[in-house]
Amino acid sequence: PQPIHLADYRPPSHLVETVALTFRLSPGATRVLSRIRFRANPAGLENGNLRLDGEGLRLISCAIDGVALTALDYLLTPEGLTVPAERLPAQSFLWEAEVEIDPAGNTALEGLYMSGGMYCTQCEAEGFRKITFYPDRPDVMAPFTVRIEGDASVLLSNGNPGASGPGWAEWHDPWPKPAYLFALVAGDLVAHRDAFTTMSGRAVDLNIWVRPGDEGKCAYAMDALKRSMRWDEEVYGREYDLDVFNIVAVDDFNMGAMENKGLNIFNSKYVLASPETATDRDYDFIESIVAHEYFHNWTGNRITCRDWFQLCLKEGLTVFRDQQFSADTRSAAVQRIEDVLQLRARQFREDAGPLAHNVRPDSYVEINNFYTATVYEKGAEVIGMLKRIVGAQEYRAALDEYFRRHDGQACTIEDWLAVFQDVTGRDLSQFKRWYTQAGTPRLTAEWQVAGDRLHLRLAQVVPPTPDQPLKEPVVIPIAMGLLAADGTELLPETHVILDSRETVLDFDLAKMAAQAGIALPDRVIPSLLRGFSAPVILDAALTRADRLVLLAHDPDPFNRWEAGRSLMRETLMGMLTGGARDPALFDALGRLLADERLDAAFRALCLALPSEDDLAQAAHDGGLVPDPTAIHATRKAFQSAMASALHGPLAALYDAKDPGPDYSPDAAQAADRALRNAALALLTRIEGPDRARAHYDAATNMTDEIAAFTALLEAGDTDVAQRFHDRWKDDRLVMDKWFMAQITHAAPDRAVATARALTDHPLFDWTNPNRFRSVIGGLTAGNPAGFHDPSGAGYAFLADWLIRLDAKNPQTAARMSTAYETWARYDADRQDMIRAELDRIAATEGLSRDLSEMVGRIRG
Ligand code: DPP
Ligand code: ZN
Repeated sequence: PQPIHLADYRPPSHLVETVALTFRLSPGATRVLSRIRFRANPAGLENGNLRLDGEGLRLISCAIDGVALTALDYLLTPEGLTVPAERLPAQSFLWEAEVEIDPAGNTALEGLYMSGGMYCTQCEAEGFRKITFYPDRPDVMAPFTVRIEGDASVLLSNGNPGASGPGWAEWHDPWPKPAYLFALVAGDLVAHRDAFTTMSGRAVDLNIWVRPGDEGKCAYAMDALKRSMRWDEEVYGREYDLDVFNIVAVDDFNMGAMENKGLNIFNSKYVLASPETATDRDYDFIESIVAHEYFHNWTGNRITCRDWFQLCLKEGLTVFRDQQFSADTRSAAVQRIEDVLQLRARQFREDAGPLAHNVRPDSYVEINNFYTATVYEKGAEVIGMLKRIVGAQEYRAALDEYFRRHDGQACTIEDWLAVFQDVTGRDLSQFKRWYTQAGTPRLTAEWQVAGDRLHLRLAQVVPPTPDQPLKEPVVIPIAMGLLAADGTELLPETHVILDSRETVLDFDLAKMAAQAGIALPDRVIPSLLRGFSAPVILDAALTRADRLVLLAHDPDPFNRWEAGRSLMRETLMGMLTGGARDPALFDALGRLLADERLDAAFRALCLALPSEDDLAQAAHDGGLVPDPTAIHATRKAFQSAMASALHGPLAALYDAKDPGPDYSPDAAQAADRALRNAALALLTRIEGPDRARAHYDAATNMTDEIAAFTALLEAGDTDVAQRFHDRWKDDRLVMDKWFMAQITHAAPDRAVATARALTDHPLFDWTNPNRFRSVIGGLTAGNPAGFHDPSGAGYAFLADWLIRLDAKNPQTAARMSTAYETWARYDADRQDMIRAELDRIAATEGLSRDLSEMVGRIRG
């Protein structure tokens, strides 16, 4: 298949005025009747042919203005149907078609499919074309009327409910929308119901639809939904616009969730929660994903994307908004650290390898392959920088103008930036490079004290990425402060912008020292990139002593954490090359742990080590070839040393931070559990399994239960897996954790065998994406030393399963292939083995467009 290029965008030849669909549901043979009123697009640059997308549809009949078409009237291909311009009425006409589709046979989980006996849909990005013939592109927007006929008790579609009776229901969505936001659900479902009154007094019915038996697990998602609705009114002035908001939980889902207008469809993992079955982390995800999908109602649905190259227009902005919401709801500092951890783990990794691409890509073969950390997370960082640069007030003014100017439209990044330019009067042409250049910029900082002056030199380099050898400098907002060697703050937080390749800033040290009431220092410690003010890799000339000062005293919590993190990374890298540990780091961590003024969640984050993948990248960046086995062993040794050095404070925290049996997922309790369970994991390393056994037996919630479970697996307990299994074998979501934990916590030389054995387990349903990810992702992401086993068994295991899954579900197979993206870091043997597996996948007959694009890009 040929790539599609942004530069080739053409407006559609026809627009849609109204859509009316009738579904006659039947698992193997659903009939879809469409009545679509088209009109010629005055701005259409196309040839005037009517081009409709359609895949896997059995065409029963079609007509224009009531006159049936014969096969001679149109051209039908596997991708769609074209009616030549000369057969079309000039201005406006009614297209009618009847097609038959096979939801039960749809294993790709795109279009209309079945999950656990219910019908559901996933149309983003290009699933609607598997439902009926349609211009399946986001710049064609129309109001939809839908009639569903089927024997399920609940029949749902977008918008407001219309008439209904036994076996049928009608829905009308007055808001023009692109086809990717269409949704239909039919099943024997029950609702958790609530209501919301909007800021202008409109009453909205809220329903979360689940399978009978799950209705007791919806309260938290409902609470998160109501808080999100209120927050979007208060912070962005955005009000909900329909009489009803429905959420449906589905077990088989390729992604996290989908923002279909008025009918969000969720992976059940991100809806269902009870204290016994969901961890604090699950609750966190539920809150932020419910918020994310709700926020799309304005940033995505009311204003959508002109074409799929503009995906970041809705995703970057909506991730930014859900991050803001979480920061307002929980601890902002902890939220920022967690967001940056994710960004580095997924986006920096992507940006450093063969899959690097712009936040707004220039081309793609399969758009599903571009729902990436770069589009989402880096896209959100770009919005955060924009807000920092223009300021909070101007940001809000620009957003108001964006909603005013573009409501009901399908827009581009140019439209978005033009709003900011018009409202703030700033020239953002250089800032736009964040959207059009791939790669993580490297920022270096060096400084010198010269008498009573401080000279700070800042420089940036954007590294080359595939197809982009030369880069221009980007606009980097840098929040910074200055500390004296005793931790005194010399300069309150300041914002500087680096928009050239290099600059030297000059500070009046004498003045700052006088204001701080200290003698002129001969050493200062810059605290740069506070709050991680830009998604760059900072290389600052800080000594270990400097970092210890920042860890102890930086008023910016992010940089405090960052200082500890970099000290840990340095120590671990030193140990890998034969160096010793530094007791000063453990002393500093001990003081921090005991500091009750600090948020427990923050302290838990300070105890966490850089991941094995981080260390492999750090080794590669330092010109070494990472050895995954050695990295794994070194990390464990470091944890044991840390546990010994901090045994006293850890044991004290373990006793002090027990929130008791009255579970609440709120931030304060979750923080205590996070710190206590981090202490448990470390203590178990040096004490043996008794504490973890007692913790397991006493656990009254899944957060504690899984913490004890994984600590026991690490300690080599051979019985706990069976106990956990026997208790939870009937709960799919908990069993996903069971599968994953055993692989993640297997010794690396046992990991592939463990994963293989689990694929033979009767509960391993590999066609369920969550279960597939638990097991195959448990190895590739959760046990890197096992995946990179020197035998190559991990690489072959992944390839076998990708080939198998690709035939059923290309989207998830393609997504999982990114496990290979770091191949260039490793030794020649591993590189050869990975390449051989990529070649084997590529040579598979009938390989999907999704997976073949990914393999080709990874292979380079
Ligand atoms: N548009 C969806 C989301 O990110 C795709 N999963 O919310
Ligand atoms: Zn989204």
